[in-house]
Amino acid sequence: MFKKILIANRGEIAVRVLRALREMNVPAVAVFSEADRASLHVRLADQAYAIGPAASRESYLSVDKIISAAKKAGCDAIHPGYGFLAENAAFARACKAANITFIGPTAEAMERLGSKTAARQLASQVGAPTVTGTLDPLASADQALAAARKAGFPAVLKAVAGGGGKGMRTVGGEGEVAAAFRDASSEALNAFGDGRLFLEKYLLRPRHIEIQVLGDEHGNMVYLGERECSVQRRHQKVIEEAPSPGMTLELRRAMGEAAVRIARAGGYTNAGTVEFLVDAERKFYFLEMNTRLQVEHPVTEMVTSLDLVKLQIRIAAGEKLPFTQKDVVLGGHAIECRLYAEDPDSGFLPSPGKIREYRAPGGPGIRVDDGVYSGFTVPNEYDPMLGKLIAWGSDRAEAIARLRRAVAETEATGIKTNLGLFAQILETDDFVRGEIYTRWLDEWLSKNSERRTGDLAAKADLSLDQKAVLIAAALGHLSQQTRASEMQNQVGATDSRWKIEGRRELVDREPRRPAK
Ligand code: MV4
Repeated sequence: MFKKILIANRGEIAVRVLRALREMNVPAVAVFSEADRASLHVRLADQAYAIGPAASRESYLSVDKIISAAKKAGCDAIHPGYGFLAENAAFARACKAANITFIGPTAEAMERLGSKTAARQLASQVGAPTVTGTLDPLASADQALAAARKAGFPAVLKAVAGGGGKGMRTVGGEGEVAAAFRDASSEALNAFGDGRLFLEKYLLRPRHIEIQVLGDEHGNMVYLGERECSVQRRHQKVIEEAPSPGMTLELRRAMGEAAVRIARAGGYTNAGTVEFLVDAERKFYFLEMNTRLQVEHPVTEMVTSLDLVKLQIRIAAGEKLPFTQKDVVLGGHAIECRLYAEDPDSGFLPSPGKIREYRAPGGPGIRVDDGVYSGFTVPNEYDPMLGKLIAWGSDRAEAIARLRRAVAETEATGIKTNLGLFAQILETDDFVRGEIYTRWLDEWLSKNSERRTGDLAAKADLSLDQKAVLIAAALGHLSQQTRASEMQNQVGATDSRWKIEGRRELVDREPRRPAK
């Protein structure tokens, strides 16, 4: 087993990994940017190293600073969490070159399965169903038109290097292809530095269902059931659950075995997720693979009673999987809400700033993976996720009842959050019946937001200058809000001297607990 592990991340996932290390009695080293000096993961770690200013590229994305902190602390492994460098092959290679174990797949497997087209080719080779379309990048708009005619409309153009919907354009007919190709390609170039596109037939109202796979370094690999991730807002998952309400035993087995075939063919080891789209006829199609631990891993942990982070660490230390596929049993139902500091009344803009009062829920079946506390200032440099509320029940109805209660119990004042959105979704018939698909929330929000904000400009036939006045007023309000939250940030950022001194004793201090 490793003698000391550095967590190259922040927020709730850093706290999550720390908890696994505490239970395994492995000393844990945190890294933090100046904006995170007072963060929970810094408080809970045995040692903590400042690695730079708030900007991610000068802190959590800095390969050199993280590797040198690991060496300085005497760490022999690094857990990357998710986001930041978790799927960065260069970082995995830098760890190896520094003789530090990267807790995750090899750089080669990460590259092979992280590229959309390479993964699609691999899936196709192992007989996993992929959506009709092109397996190779498109050379021109003309080639895209020919491919769309062959696949059939509606079709969708996607970025080879993409993900999360960036550089994605649906095309309803031939006349839209050229413009969509141009726009998608330039968006992909800006977002990923690679403008290449491929095309697929567009599935209407599919579910987004993903399979958790876990492979050791001795050729053993299992799937740990599925997660339903269709409740998304603009390609950002909002609510995830396990098992999927649309699943059958044979579909689960078919998807799980396909996921394992794809991961194994790519030489994958450690925890990974294979994403699929499932249509109304319960046919499934490979979408992409995520070569990291996912935000939503807790719902899988709750229904399998496994600790995926501990298993990741054990696998990276060379241990064999302590179970086989027949030992994997799913029990009950788990649903997760991602709690964000964002303002639903201003288009879900981030709402960073000082949390005056934070009170997490509890009681039967409730798990809270969070990274904040009362008085903590949510920085505006990072993803505004505060944490996740997860409810487990013996069935989906009990999980929903418990999650409703947990959402109602949760308190976070001083910032805006999306708690109200969960309260509404969890009461919605479609959701309660499990009849959801990838665009469901986007459509529901546009219907409800019109109802909620009245959406005057759209409804009333205002004259042009009346609309101009409305827009000016809205912009004025928005900039005033931005100024206010910046002010809040300024105020929140100046901790009292004793707190700064208090932080200082945390930095580079000797391990809190006697070494073994
Ligand atoms: C699709 C699709 C339907 N048909 N591909 C979204 C981003 C990336 N994860 C792939 N995604 C999708 N690819 C085909 N051929 C539906 C999605 C999709 C989605 C699309 C629009 C709005 C929200 C979505 C949420 C999840 C998946």
